[in-house]
Amino acid sequence: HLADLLVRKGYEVHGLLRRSSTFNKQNIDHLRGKIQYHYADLTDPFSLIWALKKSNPTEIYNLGAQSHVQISWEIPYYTAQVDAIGVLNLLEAVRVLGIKPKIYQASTSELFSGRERGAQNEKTPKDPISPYGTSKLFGFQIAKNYRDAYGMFICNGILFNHDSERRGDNFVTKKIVRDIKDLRLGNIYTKRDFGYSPEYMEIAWKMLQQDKPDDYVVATGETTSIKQFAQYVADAYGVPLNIKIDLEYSRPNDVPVLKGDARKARKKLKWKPKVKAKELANLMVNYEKRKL
Ligand code: F7E
Repeated sequence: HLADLLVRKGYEVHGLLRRSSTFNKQNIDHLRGKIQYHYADLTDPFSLIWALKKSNPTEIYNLGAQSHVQISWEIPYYTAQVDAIGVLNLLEAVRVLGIKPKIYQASTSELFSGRERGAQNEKTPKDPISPYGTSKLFGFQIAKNYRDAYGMFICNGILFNHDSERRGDNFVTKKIVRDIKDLRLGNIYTKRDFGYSPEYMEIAWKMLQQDKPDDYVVATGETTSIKQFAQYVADAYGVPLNIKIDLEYSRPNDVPVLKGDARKARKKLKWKPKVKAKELANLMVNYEKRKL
């Protein structure tokens, strides 16, 4: 979605590709010829230096991560290497080259424990409860360190859950949409603040168009349980909801409630979320139906 937006705005877009034995570019296939790719990896500082040297970017968006919270319990070391040290590698690569791009660091609502009273905003104490959240906290703070100490233009976007038709298969929204007839889920009573990825990428871009760098919470302010989201999906298909609980999908620890307070982004970036959970479910179901 970010690449779509940048191409639409006339940017020259460069992207990093991780080597894997099968291609996983289905979400960007339609942009063939419009993105220049560089093989690189956040855990390989040399590759970052080369990619930066070849592209000489004016803006960098670091959305690269091991982004699955449950899986971060199974590969915590790798998660930390990518989501924590990877950010450091990128910032140092920028410094080594002496270039001055504006930088967006993808931060997350998983910085919060979800046990706070009321909605979470930029001032809410950060107390992550998973290897993913803890690694992302390092990324958040090191970005802030470099901004404060070196005067680099870096923004942390503290984005709450944002999903879309292109969501990966093992995240809960997509899983529900795909498996509605044979649904096996873990904890269906956690609550998330679900927004729409294309809208959230617009905000990420806006952050870098400001005069000064800052950190922003991006969220809808509406919280929805997983069970309720599944109900929206079942309604959109017109089928009864039947969920089997499978402990394989429950986590050692899970953030219970996320509800973002995005007043700062609303005011300073002049933004208002349009798509919330129910509409998101409808969009995802319609897409799945079209595909079938
Ligand atoms: O889980 C529960 C699960 O994996 C949402 C990432 O983009 O947003 C995302 O993290 C909830 C959790 O997303 C299943 O336990 C129940 O409470 O879709 P999810 P997430 O963990 O909230 C944040 C902002 C990020 O930064 C992350 O990168 O749903 N749940 N049953 C399940 N979750 C999954 N995946 N699969 C289940 O079967």
